[in-house]
Amino acid sequence: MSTPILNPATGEAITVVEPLGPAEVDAAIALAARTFETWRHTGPSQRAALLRRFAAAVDADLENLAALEVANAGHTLSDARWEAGNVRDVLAYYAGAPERHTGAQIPVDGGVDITFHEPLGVTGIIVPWNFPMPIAAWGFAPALAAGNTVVLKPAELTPLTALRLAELALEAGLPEGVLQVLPGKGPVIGERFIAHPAVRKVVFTGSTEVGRQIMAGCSAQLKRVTLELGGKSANIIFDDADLEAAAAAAPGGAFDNAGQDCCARSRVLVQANVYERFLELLEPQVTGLAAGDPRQADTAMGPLISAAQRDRVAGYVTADDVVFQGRAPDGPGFWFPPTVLAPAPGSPALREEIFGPVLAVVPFRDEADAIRIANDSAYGLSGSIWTSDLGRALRTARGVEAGNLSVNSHSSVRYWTPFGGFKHSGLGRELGPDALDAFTETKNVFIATGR
Ligand code: TXE
Repeated sequence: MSTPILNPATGEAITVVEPLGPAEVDAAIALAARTFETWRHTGPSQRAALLRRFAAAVDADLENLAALEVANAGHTLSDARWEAGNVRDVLAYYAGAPERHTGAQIPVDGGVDITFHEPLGVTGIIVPWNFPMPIAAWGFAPALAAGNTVVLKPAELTPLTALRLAELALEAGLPEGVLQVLPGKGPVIGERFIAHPAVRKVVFTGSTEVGRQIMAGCSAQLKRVTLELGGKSANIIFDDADLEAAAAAAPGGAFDNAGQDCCARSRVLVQANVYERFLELLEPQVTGLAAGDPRQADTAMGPLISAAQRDRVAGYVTADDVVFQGRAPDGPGFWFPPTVLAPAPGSPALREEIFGPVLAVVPFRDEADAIRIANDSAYGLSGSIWTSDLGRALRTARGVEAGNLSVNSHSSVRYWTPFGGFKHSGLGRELGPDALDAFTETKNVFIATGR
């Protein structure tokens, strides 16, 4: 049955997409497996050239891709342009890999020893709805560069940009079967990715609950897996920080993409002696945030992805906890206002990933207390530290159990650097050179030289 695709800013259907069934998924995997035999042997200069052409095709289509994402995911136009640009940049970065991902020659007794980075085969990539374009590219760009072929399942709610990217790949000259986008239900397609023997690796970004199921399924098959799951990241603000800068940045760190960001700094920990001052500085930043039509250039925050997500977010907000709240349109569409809470210790709003424009403020005493509170979470994806003392910044960064920390900034993702989580936030790393290792096996060959 075809699935209507909604515009979350209006609640209206913009198109319908046919979900694929298990037989169609198996046929796509079989094509990917056949194509792998030629793609893996395509010379490095040609594979690099094709990826560069794919990057150029994305660049030429950037405005169209951005407009599609504004309509399908409710992202602001400036965010959607950044996201399409990120796909281009990630492709251009990994286009360098086929010609530069070198192995090693290792000194050994009795011969010559060399290592090769061999591609895995067909890679299944499962993408969520919060960043449909970048998360797809963080999977397919290094996978293709390393010589794998890809079958990619976009989220049910947001398949449009991934389908367009697959068209652009073909237009750029990538052979059919190298990158296939398969819209459909998570459990149906996920089951085939796990069970089909030709799929050698599953990359999943999504909820911790589904990530656990994927890992269990893949472990039964001894299948490689990379997981990028939820977060409950802490933004730690010390009393020696530039408080104006920290207060100006905190809403972006928590409310970008309406808080539907696994790296959202949804807990703001503030040293007790500057807590009141920080809240005074934060209030106008939150109440003045422009939430509304994502197509307008001055809009800072768009809608949530669905009515279900809005209701889920609302379930975490009780009137007693609200310190202050901004505004959002009443509807139609799936809106929720930017909200700052001061929840009681142990509240679900402090422990669970809300995935909406809601941040919780928590006072702390000193450095050790800040690290303890930051680590009092099952998650460990990201976080920020605001201070003017470099030693304190580094001690705190080393103490926080998270994969991606930034000092005096809320940057999490840079395509040059490894990205991924500690604890229940995931397994493995995406982006940077690490991603190439995640899409290859190391092969060691020893050649006896007779001495
Ligand atoms: O996630 P799901 P949902 C978190 C966030 C959010 C919550 C629920 O807290 O509120 O998860 O969101 C596919 N086998 N994150 O329910 O179900 C699904 O089709 C294989 C954090 O939307 O995990 C989609 O493509 N795949 C997160 C993807 O998994 C399955 C991003 C994510 O959906 C599947 C999204 C199955 N059995 C949600 N069931 C992040 N890390 O950024 C579903 N899927």
